Amino acid sequence: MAALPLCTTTSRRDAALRQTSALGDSRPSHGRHVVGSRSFVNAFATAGACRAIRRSSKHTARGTRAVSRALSVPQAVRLVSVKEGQLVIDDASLLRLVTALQASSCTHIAVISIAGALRQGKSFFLDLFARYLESSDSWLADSLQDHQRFHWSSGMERVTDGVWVCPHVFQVPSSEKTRVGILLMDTQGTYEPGATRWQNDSLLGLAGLLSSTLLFNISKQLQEDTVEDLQAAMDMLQMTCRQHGRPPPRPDSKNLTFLVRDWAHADPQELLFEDDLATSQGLPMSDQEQSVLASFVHSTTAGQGLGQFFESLHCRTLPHPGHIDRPGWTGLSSDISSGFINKCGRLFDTLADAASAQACAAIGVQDFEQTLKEFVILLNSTQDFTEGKSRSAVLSDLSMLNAMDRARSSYRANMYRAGALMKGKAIPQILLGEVAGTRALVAQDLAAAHRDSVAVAGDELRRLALFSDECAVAQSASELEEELEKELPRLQEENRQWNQQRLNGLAELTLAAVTVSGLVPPAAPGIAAVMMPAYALQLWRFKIAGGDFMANSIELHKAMLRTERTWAKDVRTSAFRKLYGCFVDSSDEMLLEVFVFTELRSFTSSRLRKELEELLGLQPGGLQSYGSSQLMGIVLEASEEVQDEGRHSADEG
Ligand SMILES: Nc1nc2c(ncn2[C@@H]2O[C@H](COP(=O)(O)OP(=O)(O)OP(=O)(O)O)[C@@H](O)[C@H]2O)c(=O)[nH]1
Ligand SMILES: [Mg+2]
Repeated sequence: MAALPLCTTTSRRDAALRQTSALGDSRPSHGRHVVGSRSFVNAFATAGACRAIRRSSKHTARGTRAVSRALSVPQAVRLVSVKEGQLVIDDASLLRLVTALQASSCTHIAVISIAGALRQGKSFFLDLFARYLESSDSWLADSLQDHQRFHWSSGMERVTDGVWVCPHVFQVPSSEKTRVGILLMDTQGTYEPGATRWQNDSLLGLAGLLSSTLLFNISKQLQEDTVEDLQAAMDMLQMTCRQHGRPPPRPDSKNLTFLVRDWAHADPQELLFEDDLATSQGLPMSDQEQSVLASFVHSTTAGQGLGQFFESLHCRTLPHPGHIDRPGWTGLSSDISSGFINKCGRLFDTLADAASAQACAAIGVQDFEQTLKEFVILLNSTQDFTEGKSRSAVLSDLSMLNAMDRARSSYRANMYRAGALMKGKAIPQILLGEVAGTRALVAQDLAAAHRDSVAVAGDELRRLALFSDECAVAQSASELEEELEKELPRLQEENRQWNQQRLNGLAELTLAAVTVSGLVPPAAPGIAAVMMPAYALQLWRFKIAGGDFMANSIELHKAMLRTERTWAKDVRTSAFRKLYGCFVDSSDEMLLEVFVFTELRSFTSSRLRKELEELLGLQPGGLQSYGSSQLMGIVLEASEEVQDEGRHSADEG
């Protein structure tokens, strides 16, 4: 049974080694002394290993897809370390990295990072990934102990400290099109004894912020509490962003992949990949992987929460790699199980292709340095509010912050609904009726909507602040109320301005109609026929808004006077006088304007009286003894006010 496979194996292995030596002296071929040795023969004289090699040859075919940009990839450098409870960037490493980024032909960089508990094979996986991206034809030809791209080792002690990157931009064929290169990033293991929660969260946060794909490494089985921890770290990040007035991280195309190591339940046949499962979309998730994702991520609150930070969530399982975790392992790739190698190769292809297509999540080459520095400053500032706090206290702060945010949004949503907020001022929005503000003139309505919305926001806050005690909730509710009260004057002013714009528009329309009618008298009846319904509509709209009718009319009148002033004087006088000739004799231009005004408002003296009483805050019947000319006098005062305004502005001019 062994004869034929052994022969095939040896020849393929030789071919692999020939390829290796063709790489030159930069990477000494430690595999050479193994050829023909007993260990080599023993390791490969199994049908399984032969299949592995057969599969590797298939990889060779698909591996040529990887574009090798360098014969030897430099070793990873430590980009960020944790010193005295602060993230510190290593300037020399950053310079090396930035030089490598700029030397590449890529415009964007997709970071693939790995994070998770310590001593679980994170660096080993990334080391293999780097080797594969460097040259998928001969990635296993060397002794894996030598020339480690990412340093890994057996034993109990932590190996990786801080954040490490390979100062090299990897490219795959799709990078040629998208110009998105790949950067591999390794992180210190989380939850190591003695590490503060801040340290764990901030390292995870940094990886989450920078990565297009975050590989979250887990041993044997995904657990709900692991997902919760990750979500808490991402929440912390979001809270920090809010505290600093920055937009929270966007999930744009970002991917989170739970990488489950030493998965013992895989179907051995599946790992042979006899049928080419990979599609143009990459290796699909197996049923088992989908089921893990569904049970621990999609159906848990924490898992669903992660959807805020990552657009796609995946799960990938890797079988046990064999006895490589033993202290005496010499790094022979032949000791690694074929299932592990096969799955890794497929996964590397899939991850690399997906990352190079994730242009939205990638960071511009020119922005990388600045982005990294900003994130580090941001994360260092989180210490203030996590220092000395238990996880539950931080969770309570988080839930309160979230509740406050949601309460604010509910306030805004209610105000929009009540028509007391403007959504936008762009003309298309106004035309489409998307601008709320139909009630802008109604000060009482605005105040009432505000009162209701503040109450609803308070209820929302109390409903969502689940993890805080009553005292903290009461304090936050009063802070929220105070904050929203401060909003009111600004909203009132905004509404006033919006309303003014509408009135100005109406005034311009009126004056245009009057002018045209004056210049072309035969057109006057037609124009009047069109204008009157338009006015009626406007007044009706003010009216159904429950508005202050008189105040509207006076405001409209003022708006007209202001508009008039901006028009050429000769046009105005000639047009007006022609049209309202009967008033010309009085030479009282104001009277003309009052005429326009009274015509517009088209309501009776008794109505005018009532409105004025309300406007001036008088008792009903307070203006009973005033005749219509006296009432007009009051209206005229308003006009004079505007005239004065005009004079002042002219003087100032
Ligand atoms: N059981 C098992 N061991 C592995 C796997 N991958 C690598 N190892 C071994 O696990 C040991 C630790 O590997 P590392 O890559 O240094 O682990 P790490 O998670 O980066 O460790 P820290 O950097 O210390 O957090 C090494 O002896 C590897 O050979 C795996 O999939 N399963
Ligand atoms: Mg490591």
